Amino acid sequence: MITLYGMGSPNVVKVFLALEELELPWKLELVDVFDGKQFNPEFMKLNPNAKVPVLVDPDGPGGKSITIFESGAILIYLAEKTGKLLPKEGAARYEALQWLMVQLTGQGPMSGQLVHFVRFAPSGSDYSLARYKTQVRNVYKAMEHRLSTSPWLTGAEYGITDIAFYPWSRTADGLGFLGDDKAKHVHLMSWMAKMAARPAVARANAKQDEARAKTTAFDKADSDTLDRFLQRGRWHVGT
Ligand SMILES: N[C@@H](CCC(=O)N[C@@H](CS)C(=O)NCC(=O)O)C(=O)O
Repeated sequence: MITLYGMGSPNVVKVFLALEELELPWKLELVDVFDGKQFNPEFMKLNPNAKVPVLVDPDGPGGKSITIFESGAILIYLAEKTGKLLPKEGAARYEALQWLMVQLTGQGPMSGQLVHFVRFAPSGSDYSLARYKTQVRNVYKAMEHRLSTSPWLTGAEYGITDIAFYPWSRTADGLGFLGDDKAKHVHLMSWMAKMAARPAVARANAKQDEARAKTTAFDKADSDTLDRFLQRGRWHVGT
């Protein structure tokens, strides 16, 4: 059975969504990053970059066990393992992959930085806040454009690119980051509704809530653990 190391955070939930859609048997091994568990030596053997998600599949290529980190690599792996959720060849495959890269290099990191400045930065960080808000808005604008010309972000069919974009889009909506843009982003909002209506998405969302209930909420982490997570204070390694 596949083991997924992680918690109820956006990059991990991408993998919940893919595993549920593909109906693969899997279990979650909780790694509570707000409690510093990503720095455990045992976990760092799986991912030296100390981040979730990590997937371990005992039935990997050639029947051998495989360990994979980075949500994008995991989604491509699962698509290739099953032959589903990603066009197999031709221009359609690169179209899906290029938009997947927009999620991995744009929406994900920019949203992460925006949340950091909203939640954790000292006051007076208005420049950084405005910068990341603009970057995040630009991604939603690009998504709106893509969805005005294609039924799914992946392409003609639903796939891993939609899966990758969904958790941060849902979080952004919940945090009010989409703000006034909601009215302007009609295709994006109807894609969100189409996503929410998928049974596998509903199952993944429920598993996300379950995982969240079992891990430390960022606002419950003690200040030293938070400093370690954010590598600041006594955990700052210098420049
Ligand atoms: N690019 C990575 C990002 C992974 C990531 O940032 N994971 C967060 C949780 S969503 C994490 O493990 N944070 C712990 C830390 O940065 O110490 C991916 O897409 O998998």
